[in-house]
Amino acid sequence: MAAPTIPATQLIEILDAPVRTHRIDLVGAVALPHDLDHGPDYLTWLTNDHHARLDYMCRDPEDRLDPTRQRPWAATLLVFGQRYVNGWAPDDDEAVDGCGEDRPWTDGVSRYARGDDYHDVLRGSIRRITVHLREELLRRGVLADAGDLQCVDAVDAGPYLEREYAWLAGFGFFGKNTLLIHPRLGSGLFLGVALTNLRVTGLADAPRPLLGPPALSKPGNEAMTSLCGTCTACLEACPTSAFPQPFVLDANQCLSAWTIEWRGGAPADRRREQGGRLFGCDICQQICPWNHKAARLALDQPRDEYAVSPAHAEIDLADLIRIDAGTFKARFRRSPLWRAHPEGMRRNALVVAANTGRRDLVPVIRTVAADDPDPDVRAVARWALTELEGDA
Ligand code: B12
Repeated sequence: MAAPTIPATQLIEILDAPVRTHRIDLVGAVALPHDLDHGPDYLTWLTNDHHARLDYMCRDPEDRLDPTRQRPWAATLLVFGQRYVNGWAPDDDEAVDGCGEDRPWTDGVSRYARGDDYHDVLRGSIRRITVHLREELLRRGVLADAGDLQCVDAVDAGPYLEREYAWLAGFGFFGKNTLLIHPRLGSGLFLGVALTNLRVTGLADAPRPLLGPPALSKPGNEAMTSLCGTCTACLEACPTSAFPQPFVLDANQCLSAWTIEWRGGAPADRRREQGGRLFGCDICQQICPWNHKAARLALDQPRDEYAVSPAHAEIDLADLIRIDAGTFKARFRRSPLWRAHPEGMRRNALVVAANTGRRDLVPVIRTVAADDPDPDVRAVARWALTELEGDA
């Protein structure tokens, strides 16, 4: 069967209503296969071991560079962007310092992870939007049968260089912090994709989103890879010097990788650099002038699901220091914090308690140092005691 085909104008018409309903900010489309300008940079990143222990990043790199290798039927990658924050204010010390004695533990959690899991929220939205697309294509006679439209959606976890495709779809430019930045919306955007066999004709040559505010001040300016100019604020603000050069992040040095992805947590000799940050890090975004600009604009609020989950107020840092697997699951199964595993959460909470001088937690930490089932967590608890009272 010939691939279903529609003009971009019709696709926009079909997607407009459900995209509004699901509060998606940006939608774009990239015809496949597509040469990726920064594909070689990704391969260099792998060669230099900048992916650190993120093994999934070096699995089948050729497939990540060309989605049609795994799915030869793929003709278009639909790309979606959804805000989780309206930028960051210049004086947002919460994002810089994290939590502390006078601040709730949620201040130590990156903005993206304070509410419901974006994998569920955004992916659920994309799935419902593609269901609507299928129904409309059937109704309009573009499809003879519902099965004629193939669609695979992914948020974060799929083998796609999401920022590269978002850039190709006209969502914005690459920041020196490697984040994809929209000049109005900033970088506090989740990205997701849907791979489909739908062919879309009439996609503008100059990349611009099908729906949502255009990123280009001058349509046709294909050179817009970065609007950072001479600014190096993010590179200088990074507390762990994780950027060996502009546009390159070494995950070995990144607080986000240590606190979210690494099962062992921050390297022992660098735990102090974690400060009051419990999960992830927003410093390279908080310092960015484009995010200050987004914070000044009167944008409507991001989806409620991304605000701090009210249930988080029921617990405190002391609870996190000793959280067991059952409680962890009950509390965080539907949150991005799930990624830390219970041991990772206990470990991160211990590091934060030590770094923020929480001497009031010494009795709890002593119990953990003695009784925690995980030897690594016990070791971190002993370190925290040494930090807090010089008493291993
Ligand atoms: C692995 C990963 C991580 C790793 C590594 C990060 C990294 N920079 O690669 C770790 C765990 C550290 C991480 C951290 C974070 N992540 Co992350 N992560 C990913 C993941 C799964 C893959 C990223 C990837 O492909 N890296 C490979 C490297 C080579 O790509 P890159 O750094 O993006 O580099 C691109 C550009 O820099 C550019 N480039 C390279 N060289 C040059 C040179 C010039 C001159 C120019 C102009 C461009 C350029 O080309 C590269 C390829 O497109 C994506 C989801 C996905 N499937 O894509 C999410 C994703 C990138 N992460 C995301 C988020 C939110 C975060 C955090 C903000 C979370 C937090 N608050 O802690 C931090 C941000 C840290 C940072 N500065 O990147 C979002 C980013 C959204 C956005 N607006 O950009 C994504 C897209 C997830 C999502 N679906 O929304 N992440």
